[in-house]
Amino acid sequence: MYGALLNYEQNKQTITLHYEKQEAQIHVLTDSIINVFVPLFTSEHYSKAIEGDKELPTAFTLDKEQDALILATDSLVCKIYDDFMIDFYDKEGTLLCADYRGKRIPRKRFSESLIELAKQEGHTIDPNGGQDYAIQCIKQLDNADCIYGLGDKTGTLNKRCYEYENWNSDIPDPHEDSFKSLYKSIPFFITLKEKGVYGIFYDNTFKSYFNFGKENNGYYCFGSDDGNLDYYFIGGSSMPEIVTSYTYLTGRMPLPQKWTLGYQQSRWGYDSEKAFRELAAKFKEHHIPCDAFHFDIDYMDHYKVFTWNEERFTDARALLADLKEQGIKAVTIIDPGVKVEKGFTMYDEGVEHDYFAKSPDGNIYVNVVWPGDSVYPDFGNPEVRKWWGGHLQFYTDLGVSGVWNDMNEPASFHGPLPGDIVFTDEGKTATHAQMHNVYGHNMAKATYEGWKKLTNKRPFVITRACYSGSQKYATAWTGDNQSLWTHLRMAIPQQCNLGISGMTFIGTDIGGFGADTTPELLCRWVEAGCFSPLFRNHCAMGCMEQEPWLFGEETLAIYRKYVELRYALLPYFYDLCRECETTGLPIMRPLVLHYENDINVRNLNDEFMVGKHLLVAPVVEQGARKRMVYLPDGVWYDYWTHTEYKGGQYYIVDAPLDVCPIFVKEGTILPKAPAQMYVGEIEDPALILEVYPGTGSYTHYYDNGVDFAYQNGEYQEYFLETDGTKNLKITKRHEGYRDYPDIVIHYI
Ligand code: MIG
Repeated sequence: MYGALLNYEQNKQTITLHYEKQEAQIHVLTDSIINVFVPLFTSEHYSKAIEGDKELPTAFTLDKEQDALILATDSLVCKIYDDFMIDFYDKEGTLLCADYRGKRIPRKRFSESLIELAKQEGHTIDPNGGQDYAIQCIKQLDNADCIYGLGDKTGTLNKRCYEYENWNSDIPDPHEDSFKSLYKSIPFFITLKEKGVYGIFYDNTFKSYFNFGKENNGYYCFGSDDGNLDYYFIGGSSMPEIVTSYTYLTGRMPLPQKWTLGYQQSRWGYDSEKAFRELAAKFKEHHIPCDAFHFDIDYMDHYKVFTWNEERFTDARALLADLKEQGIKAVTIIDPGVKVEKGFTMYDEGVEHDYFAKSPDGNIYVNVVWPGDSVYPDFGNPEVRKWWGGHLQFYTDLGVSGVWNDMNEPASFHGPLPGDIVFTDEGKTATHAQMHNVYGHNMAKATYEGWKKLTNKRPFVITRACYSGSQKYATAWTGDNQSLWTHLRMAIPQQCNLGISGMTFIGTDIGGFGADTTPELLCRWVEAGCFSPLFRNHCAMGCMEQEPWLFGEETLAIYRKYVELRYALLPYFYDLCRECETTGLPIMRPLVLHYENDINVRNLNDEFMVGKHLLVAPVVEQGARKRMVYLPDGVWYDYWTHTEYKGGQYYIVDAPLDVCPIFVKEGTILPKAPAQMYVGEIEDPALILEVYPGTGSYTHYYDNGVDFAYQNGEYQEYFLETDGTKNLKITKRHEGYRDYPDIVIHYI
């Protein structure tokens, strides 16, 4: 396709390569990030994920050797050959990633004679897979290579030997390992080698494919139906460095409001003022902390967005104010689909200003979602984002505190939107095929920006559909799971992979959305789910109600215990948010992120870390009252009993129904909060520091938890050090907010 490299020219940090049949570019962004670009769709480089210029002045050398052009930064060496074959090495000269030189050779599914037979009988069977994609890149795989990331996918933590697709999909069936795509498309993955690690961000919004050595153990490939070949090779000395570089490119979760880390209750079917008032009373009665109620589509008038049903909610403003009195904030669902109805403001305005997606014939495109016949705001158009964002005032005026964007894949009930539906990509005309995977991203951006402008607080936006970079605008949940043990199990690798793919603020529907939960499943789900950054119980209309008090005293007590644990750990979660904003490292982490050289954690699907200090090994098997736990290197302490464990081995630990095994790393200084029924119940709470044996240090961050004042320095930062002698040293590193009224230290 490319032919021989004829010549090249260098313009600052961009090298344009003239091949016989095609032009290509290599762009040095930083020491460890190199972009590979072939202008097959647009001549200019463009991205929905990367905002702003990420190029840093970087010194590199460029030398022509016999058969290769050799580009070397301080940390990467990139050898470029004929046919645009590229190999990447680290600075020690170890090969990290080589282009695969052959054709795709899929593992066989059918023998030649069977294929022949099928042909004779008039069937066409796809004999062995392995068809080339229109846009494609194939890289060699070594036997030990493991692959992580790719955002929101079903299945195992390590994606080696599996294949996936990126096409944001709302599929109502129970999510299974065989699903190739879910609601989000995040084309980023990390390859961990026996020695060395690298990441690839394949920035293409069209329907994309990833085959990670499933069709052939010797290579993996990624590609798309259209677009440019445009990927970023990310080098680094460890997995965290790769994540930091990837989030340097695509952005990081901004610090959220603190209450958004509290417990949240939802159900599709809370359909009246009465339902919400009763719900609040129940939380009080059962003494379960709670920070937010979610208002699903039932609050609207005929599912029309930006409306509120006045029959079932006689006074929404008063309801929301009363709830807020009790510490409970309201989060409302807002779907993209706008009901076709003359006289409905959103519809009329959108038609008037040409804000909806159109068929190629120029008519507004109509499909069906909850309101019936509906049209799709064209969020790729900045004017549409502004319009939509401005209308959010309807909600802020009523006292709503957060927005939950659903159905933004975009979903449709009357068949999928055709690929040629006309959308906008900023100033340019674009197709649905190009914009589908960024529809939710653009909607979240509209919501975030609009909300920020209206409130001047850190917006709380939840989205179901995402693309790379959506973490800058939104929190996400994993969509419609079901009350199944397999889904509780899957939630761990799913969230860990989302986390290392930049989406830190994520959660699953606790208890399961579809199907009916059981007391035991709900207990085990809250035990694991209280460590998800987004901590929400949500359940579908028509499924058995799953508020925690409906399953008897034992379940209620266990549920309360873990919601309380979450509230105790809020300062730790908040610190992790701060860390994420500065480094991109997620809150929930696979063990492999910190122990990448430990072969025992490379395929560990049922444990995770929360930050660097906590290791959580939830029970995800029905009936299990003990479980096997692998503890990596170091000394660990059982959170509940303080029993000491030496790492680097497996243990069988007790896990009665009320116990989620949690381990704390030696030298940990764990910041905790006094019990509260909601964030802010205690106006000026003390800080509790739990100091574990061993030496260690910790940075603790504290601010008002609400607005952007911290960006002007209004925060405190404490540096804490322990040397194991029960003499915790506290140094103030930054002073711009206020001190705690009290710091209570517990030595373990
Ligand atoms: O077609 O708004 O994932 O959380 O409760 C279903 C109703 C639409 C799907 C969301 C779910 C929500 C539900 N929605």
